[in-house]
Amino acid sequence: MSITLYGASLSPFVRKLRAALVEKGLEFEQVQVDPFRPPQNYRELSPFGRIPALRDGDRVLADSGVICAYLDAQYPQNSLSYTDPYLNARVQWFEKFGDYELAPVLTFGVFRNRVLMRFLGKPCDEQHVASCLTGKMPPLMDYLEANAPEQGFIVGDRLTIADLAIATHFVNLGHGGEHIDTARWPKSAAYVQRILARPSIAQSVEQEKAFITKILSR
Ligand SMILES: N[C@@H](CCC(=O)N[C@@H](CS)C(=O)NCC(=O)O)C(=O)O
Repeated sequence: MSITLYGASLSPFVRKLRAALVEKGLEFEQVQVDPFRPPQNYRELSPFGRIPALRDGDRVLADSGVICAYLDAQYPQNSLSYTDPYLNARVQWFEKFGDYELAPVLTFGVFRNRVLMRFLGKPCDEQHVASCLTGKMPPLMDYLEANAPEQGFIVGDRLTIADLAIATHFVNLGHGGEHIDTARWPKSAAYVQRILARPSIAQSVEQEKAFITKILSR
């Protein structure tokens, strides 16, 4: 079956899914979809218009978590999950930590204001960015610091979808001009850097930076 990923490369959820496809060694093509100007009939793929969506032959799915779970079950090579129930529940926990705790702060708070608003010619709400950076982000980082491994991965002894789901939001934080305070959260900073250095993420981040520079210099 042929796999198509729909979504814009700057989306952390699209980046997570793309990295998962690469890590699993699956062939795919990507169709760029701007969720704010979606192509006609996009809701047939993603009922609420969000990115990413995925087509695998005649099967269509939306939501990065759902799609990654499907891919791991359908294509077991280079698994990004575990069969052990507890280990896998931990993977799901940390995946949700990325998708539902880090996302609202690092991506929808900092990146959206600092980058997307500028793309749209709208003002950046620096007050909201400051409240994210000084109010909402520190407790999340304290939690990550308490759980980040000195070496390796957040759950077990190999890469899982949890690592990708967490690290991807730090790419958006970086696009928004902010970074982890390495003095305050050293383990988290080193852990995120290790995951982001994987070719499955690093290669596309360089293209993303060039794209942002091009759009903002217009
Ligand atoms: N939980 C979803 C979140 C997807 C999501 O929020 N995507 C954003 C882009 S980063 C989007 O499509 N926003 C447009 C909208 O909500 O209408 C997932 O993991 O795929």
